[in-house]
Amino acid sequence: MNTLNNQLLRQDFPILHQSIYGKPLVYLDNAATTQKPQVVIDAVSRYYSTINSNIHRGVHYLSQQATDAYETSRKTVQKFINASSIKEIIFTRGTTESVNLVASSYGKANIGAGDEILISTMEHHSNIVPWQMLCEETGAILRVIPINDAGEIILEEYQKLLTDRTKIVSIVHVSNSLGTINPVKLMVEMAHERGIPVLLDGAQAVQHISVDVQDLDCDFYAFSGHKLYAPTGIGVLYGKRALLEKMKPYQGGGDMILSVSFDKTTYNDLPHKFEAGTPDIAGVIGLGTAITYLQSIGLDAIESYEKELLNYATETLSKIKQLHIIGTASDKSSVVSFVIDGIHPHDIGTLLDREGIAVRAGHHCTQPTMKRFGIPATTRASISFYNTTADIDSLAKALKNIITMFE
Ligand code: C6P
Repeated sequence: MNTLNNQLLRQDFPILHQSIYGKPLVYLDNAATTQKPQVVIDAVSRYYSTINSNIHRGVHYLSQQATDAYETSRKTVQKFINASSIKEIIFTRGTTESVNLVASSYGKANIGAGDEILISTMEHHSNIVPWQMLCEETGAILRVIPINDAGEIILEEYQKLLTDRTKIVSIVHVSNSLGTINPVKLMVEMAHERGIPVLLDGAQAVQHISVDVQDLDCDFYAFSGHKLYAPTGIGVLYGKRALLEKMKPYQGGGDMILSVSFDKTTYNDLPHKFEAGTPDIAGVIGLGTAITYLQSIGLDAIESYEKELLNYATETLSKIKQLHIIGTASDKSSVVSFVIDGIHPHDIGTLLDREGIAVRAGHHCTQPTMKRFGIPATTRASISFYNTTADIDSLAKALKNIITMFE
């Protein structure tokens, strides 16, 4: 297995080269957040040490440099997901804020009492709660697409749930707790046949597979920087320009206006209309740098390496007879969630930690997904291109020892 020079790439991540409780760190919690390459750390540091200033406001040199760097990142994001214009790229705090922006701005204007919002059983809470809040406010109804035992959306049920009452579909591209890659292009097509717009939650997709929003033809696409090797606190909402033009601002404040008087305020053009207040300038610059770094490796190379590593992890862990993988979709990315007979996932997570192995244990902010499988929680190993088969072997060995301890 080696479609990319994994050992060399690991050198780019300073945090990986340390010991935890005297054991070499094995970081398998990449779905929670990814580690940052030195180029990203340097870009953030360089911003603060050389051009720190506010953007879009100052006439002075530093402000212009910061504005250029900020807007260059927007261009990088636009190209990364193949949006047709930089006006379609809105910087937010992350996926959560991106979904909230759409639910609040698009939702309040277009969804009313008796209308339906369609999500799936495998949504992250941040693609459930904003819609529930909208339902509470407007009297709209939340409908949920069921999933099968493998953790795949049942398309026939989806088709049935698309009706004249459906006003938006909002679904996850890649599930964070099951790893399922949903057939989102087809799902968008099916919704569009009835003129229904679609939001895709790409929090677990953009770092693993090439995303082309024009090809997917989705209306909105949300993702977070910190899962994409960039800093925390920065994310993106892509929206089709025609929809964004019609939407009201999500928040009011500086930078999102053209003029303000006590009688009337006129809003700024896209994308600034949706970026009120001083943004996370360093975060945006870090995000642009992270994307450029990923592109230098190549998303296709990353995807094929991670696929091989996921297969290796699935095969290796499947050999442990007390272990049951939750989420066995035919199309999966980067996540192995599992339960082990008689041992609570939190105990597994804690005992793995003592071996220097970082995983996540819990419901992964997907409680309805856990309920669907009749379990309260799983242990989740989630991989990145910097993980190796040796990491998986360490995980399997530690799990076998834990099982022996409980026998
Ligand atoms: N999932 C995980 O460990 P934010 O917090 O806004 O960056 O991302 C929210 C979010 C939305 N959708 C999906 C599919 C996600 O996986 C996440 C974040 C992390 O799985 C933290 S709960």
